[in-house]
Amino acid sequence: MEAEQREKELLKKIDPAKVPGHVAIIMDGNGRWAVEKGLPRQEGHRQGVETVRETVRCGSNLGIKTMTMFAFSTENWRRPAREVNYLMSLPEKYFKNELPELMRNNVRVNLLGDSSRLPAKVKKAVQEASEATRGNTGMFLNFALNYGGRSEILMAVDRIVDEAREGKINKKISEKDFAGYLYTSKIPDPDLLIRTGGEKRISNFLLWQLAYSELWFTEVYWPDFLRVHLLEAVYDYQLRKRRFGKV
Ligand code: V0D
Repeated sequence: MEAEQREKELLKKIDPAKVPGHVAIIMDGNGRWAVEKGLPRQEGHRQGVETVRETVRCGSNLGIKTMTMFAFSTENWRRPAREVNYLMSLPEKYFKNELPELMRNNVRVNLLGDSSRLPAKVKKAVQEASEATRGNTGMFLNFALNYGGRSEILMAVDRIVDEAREGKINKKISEKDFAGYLYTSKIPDPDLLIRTGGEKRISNFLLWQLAYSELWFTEVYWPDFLRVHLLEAVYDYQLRKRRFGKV
């Protein structure tokens, strides 16, 4: 079936009152997309940014309250320097093009991850964007940059140990307390995780936060991910929730 036709069908089937509140996405398959087309890997990343744009638009229209995009993991530093450099140019480019539309769509931008090791230009771009969008009241858009789930958990443990040493903690730490030490302290856990590119792994993304999330995998490479795929994922999520509710 044609994507457009299927999109219409899905929009009729999706219950707008029950869209997942928080959708997290592992945007995988950019490099393979390019290589299979005989293009440099960078072309895959460039096209991937277009997909981010479309996906954010669609998610915001659907009424998704929070989207978290895994853009760069702590492991990604091991890629060739040229590729890393190119990736590090993307946040600035993204905001140059997208800030006006993010403002129109009332989107708030935030960074998840260890920003201390990011190049200054990346920090600056993200900081400016999060400041510019701070007053917006629509969708939260989080970019996980230099993010790793285990190191996030260790950072939380470190902070708790420090506070305990200073005598600031006088009771057992609950799950809720612990969540307050993570990058996502003000963000609800993801309801739905989408991973493109065919791998069926979590890859150190939001380890703590994904404990109860629905997982949705697709073979589609991130640059080929269309509105219709996001709608398929949301519809599948709603089917699972409905089944769950009947038991
Ligand atoms: C490449 C596919 C947007 C995944 C999407 C620094 C890999 C395109 C951003 C972005 C990347 C990050 C932060 C921000 C605004 C935009 C981005 C990276 C890679 C790595 F505040 N796309 N994008 N960042 N790719």
